[in-house]
Amino acid sequence: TMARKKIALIGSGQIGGTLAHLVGLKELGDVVLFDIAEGVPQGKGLDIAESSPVDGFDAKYTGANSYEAIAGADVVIVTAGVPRKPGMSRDDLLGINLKVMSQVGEGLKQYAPDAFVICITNPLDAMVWALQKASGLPKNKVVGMAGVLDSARFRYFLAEELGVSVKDVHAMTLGGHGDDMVPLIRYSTVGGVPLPDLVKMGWLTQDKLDSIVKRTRGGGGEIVALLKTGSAFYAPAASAIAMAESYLRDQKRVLPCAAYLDGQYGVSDMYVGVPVLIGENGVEKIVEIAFDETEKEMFSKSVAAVKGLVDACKTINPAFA
Ligand code: A3D
Repeated sequence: TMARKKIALIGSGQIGGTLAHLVGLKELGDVVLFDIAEGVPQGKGLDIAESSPVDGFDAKYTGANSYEAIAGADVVIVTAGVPRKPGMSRDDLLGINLKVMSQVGEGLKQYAPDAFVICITNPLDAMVWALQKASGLPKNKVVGMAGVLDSARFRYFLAEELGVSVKDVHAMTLGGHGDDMVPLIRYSTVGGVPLPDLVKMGWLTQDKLDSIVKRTRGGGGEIVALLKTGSAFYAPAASAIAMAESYLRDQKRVLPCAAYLDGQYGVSDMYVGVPVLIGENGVEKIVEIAFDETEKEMFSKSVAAVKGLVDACKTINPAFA
């Protein structure tokens, strides 16, 4: 149809506001900002709409405090909940944000059952799992954003270190979105050359590479420590927009996302970061790469951490068991 797409943002905080702005700048569709805070989604929507004549984009902005407003959304991006403060781990957010996912899930079930849903709320892998359960939406239409961001951080640090364009650096970070995330050296490249080869060629030392991997793992915490009042929002928003755009424009991009696994990678009934293909049907393919022994070990450790969080969800709220 010729109608504009409708993008609903559940949570209109730091990431939600940035998402709303990017949707306009990229002309992906009309935006509904939802939040429990009264006035905030309306105010951010109006402010961004007032920038549209300057930047020259056409998009309608609506702010809302009730779920009816998201009816018929094509894409829903969920950031509702609380972010970390310095000293907190993502896992400390589980109790509060699990309740939020139950509410959001109900709203999705009732008003946006056909949407492609991208969850950003932390702890990511457990929250996207809870959101899928609470909403009952198809598993290929509910995904979590983490891998695109973690890989973008890895790419940025590599590009900066080597003095090359970020465009020519590709990287893959899989597993759960926690301190045990798995940056895959063998599958990360600069101008098509895998990182282990760059080390052999002497362009990058193993020590430097190790410290970049470490910085990538702690990338979220580095921003939290600097901001003090919340967590990263520009790069997380950009990452979710790349996923939404692949769905809306049927780009068939292959991106690392938290996807529902049903036996792939030896994992069942859990969301974990793996490479997936996103197109008009949502997650159209899960790419199963062959790990070597070290990678397998790192991935299992990360999956075990996610499993601990999923089990905690089931204990806190038996409705999820
Ligand atoms: P923030 O600016 O606090 O925005 C969250 C918004 O959610 C606020 O406006 C709240 O009013 C709203 N909210 C709270 N409860 C509800 C509810 N029940 N229904 C609807 N809205 C509600 O946070 P933020 O935008 O910086 O971060 C949002 C989430 O993303 C947090 O959980 C972060 O930890 C998470 N996050 C994840 C990543 C990943 O890579 C996965 C990166 C950065 C942040």
